[in-house]
Order: sequence, then structure tokens, then C-alpha cells
Amino acid sequence: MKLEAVELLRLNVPLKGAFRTSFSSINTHQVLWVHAITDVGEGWAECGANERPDYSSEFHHGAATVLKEFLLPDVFALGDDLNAEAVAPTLHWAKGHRMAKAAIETAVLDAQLRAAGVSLASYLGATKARVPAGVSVGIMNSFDELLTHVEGYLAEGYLRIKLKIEPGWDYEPVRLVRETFGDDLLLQVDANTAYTRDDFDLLKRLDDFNLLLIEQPIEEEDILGHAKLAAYIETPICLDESIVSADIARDAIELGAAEIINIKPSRVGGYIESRKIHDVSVANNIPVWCGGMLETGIGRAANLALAAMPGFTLPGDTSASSRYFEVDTTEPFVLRDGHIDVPTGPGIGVDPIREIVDSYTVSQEWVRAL
Ligand code: SMG
Ligand code: MG
Repeated sequence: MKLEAVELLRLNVPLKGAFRTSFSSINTHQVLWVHAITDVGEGWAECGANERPDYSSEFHHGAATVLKEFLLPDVFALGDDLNAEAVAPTLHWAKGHRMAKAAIETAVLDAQLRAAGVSLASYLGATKARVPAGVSVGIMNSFDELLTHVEGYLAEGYLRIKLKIEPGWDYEPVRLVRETFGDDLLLQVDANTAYTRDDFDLLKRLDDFNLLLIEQPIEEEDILGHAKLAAYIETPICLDESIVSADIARDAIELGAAEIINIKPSRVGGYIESRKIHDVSVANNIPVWCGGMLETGIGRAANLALAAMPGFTLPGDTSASSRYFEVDTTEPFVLRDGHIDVPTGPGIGVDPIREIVDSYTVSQEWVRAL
């Protein structure tokens, strides 16, 4: 197959309510889409980069720039030798920029699979038709607000709750949620690197609550620090930001720093690398689950396919479209019995609804081979 043109779309998608983490509070999700036009058909992907380099070093405009200046020209230059499996090796020379790389690889993979009539789920080796859904709950202004939100999500049927934490919003909110909703609630926390090696005693106090895991408590680069913390506390350490490749996953597991892994395809450079992380984790008896970057339907569909692989034994952040959006960019994903159906159609299995996409689009440009 051959890449003929790429449309880069920027969307501003309003959220139903503010989503606050230890690093930001957003009311609008700014999204970059990669729409690949190939000789065998089109493909779609949503880039995971945030507006600001706050979750990782990547950001929205940076991803668009590196795609235009360096990544897309090399993919165009493959000519007829293009296939999704060739994208990562071709772009390997470019350091980092995994979210941008993931976006072009995924758009090409979608086109390739649509043309072959194969779903992303079957390409990845998925074994489930539906996946259990968790929900990520942001930092709130008050405990009342927190309990109201958690109660609402549980009433909708979500099977596990993840609380965002930061210094000053940790022990008390977790205690309240545990005491209010009981010992059977599957409960975990995510610090997005908000703590340091000086906070180990504070983090150890969270052992009181029988959490499923604590996600990324300290710096992305501090894998050894996570290993030390894992040896110090009972709560399993789950790495998110730190795991940027299958090689890093292997090392983190060997060091004892990753007792559980959150796999986000955008963070690691795509679905093919995600499958490798899944495989290395399964081989080492490390449970994995699928994280999220507030994807709209295009990205959510692909994440659900990944989450249907056998090693994904914990509920993911793969919640319903209605968790964040009044109106999604595709047919919405809905929660049924706490689960979401995995798309079965070719490629990612969903199509953008053009009128809705147009209403969110703030800019659009075409990139072609020189
Ligand atoms: O897609 O539901 C989602 C987001 C889940 O909490 C979530 N993601 O570190 O895991 C994480 C965060 C990153 C959010 S960046 C705004
Ligand atoms: Mg996280």
C-alpha cells in the first residue's frame, strides 16, 4: 500500500465537566487527528498528546509539527513499500515523539485492516467481545462533590473507580470513598508523578485501604525509586508514564518497579508496541490494563480492541463516551452491565460522524508527498 495524503485535524471537544489531575484542570479536550488517505482506502487515528507538555513531554502543536516536518515525509517516501508494520522501523531514527508516531502508525494500520476486512481486535489477538469498564475520577473541590460523583458512576455500573490524587488530596478522600462504598469496591489511585522519594511514609499510609494499585506515584524517569517504593509498601505499584516501550517495561519488571502496567498505546508509540508490552508482561505474570487520554470515539474504539487481549485482566480507563462527552465524534460507546462492546468491524470499526467532527474542528490542513 501507499500513503497518498494526510489530513491533520484539530478538534476542540467540550467536556461535560472539568477534569482535574495533579498537573492540570481542563474543560475542553484539544484533540489532534490523523486522517490517512492511501491507495487502498482511508484510516483514522487520534493523537494522545495534550495541549500542554504536562502529562508527558509531548504536546498538541509539537506533535503536528514533528509529523509534518519529519515523520510524514518518511512515511510518504516508503512509496509502495508502506504497511503498518514498517512505520515504527522507518521512524525509529527520530527520538521520542511516540504519540505522534503512534498516530500515523494507527491511521495506516486502520486503512490496512479496513482494506483487508480485518478488525483491529482480531489483528491484535483479542479474545473478548466486551471489556469491563473502570472510570477515572478527577480531583474535586470538596469531599461531597467527590462522593456524589463516585456514587453516580457506581449507579451507572462502572466496575472500578480510580481516584486522581496529589499531595493534600490523598489519604482523606481515599478513606472516605473506601468507607462510604465498602470493602468490595475495586478502588485504585493515580498520582501522575506528584510525589517524590521523600513521600514514601505518606504513600505507605494508603496501605490501609486495600487498593488495587497506586499508579505512577513519582517521576517518570525514576524507575529505581518506584522499585524502592514497591519494596516499602504493600499496595502494588503500577507504572504509567514511565513505561514508554517494551524494553523499558521488561527492565521495570526485572527491577521490581512495575507490579502492574497501564498500557496506553499513544504513550508507547502505537498498538504494535502495546502488544509487545502485553506479551512481555504476560510472560512475567504482570497484570496489565488499558489506560486512556480522554479519547473520543476514534481513539476509544482502538483502545477497546487492545483491552480485549487476554493479558488485560484488570478493568481499564476505557469508560463510555458519556463519561466525558455530551456528543462523541463517532457512534457513542455505551456501558452495559459495566462493560463496553469491542468493535467488530474492519479496522478500528467506527467512523467519524462528519457533521459532528466539523462542529468541533478548529483547524484542518492537508499534507502531501513532496
Ligand atoms: O481516558 O478516561 C480517560 C483518562 C484517564 O486518568 C486518565 N488518564 O494518567 O492515566 C492518566 C490520565 C492522564 C490524563 S491526561 C489529561
Ligand atoms: Mg495515569
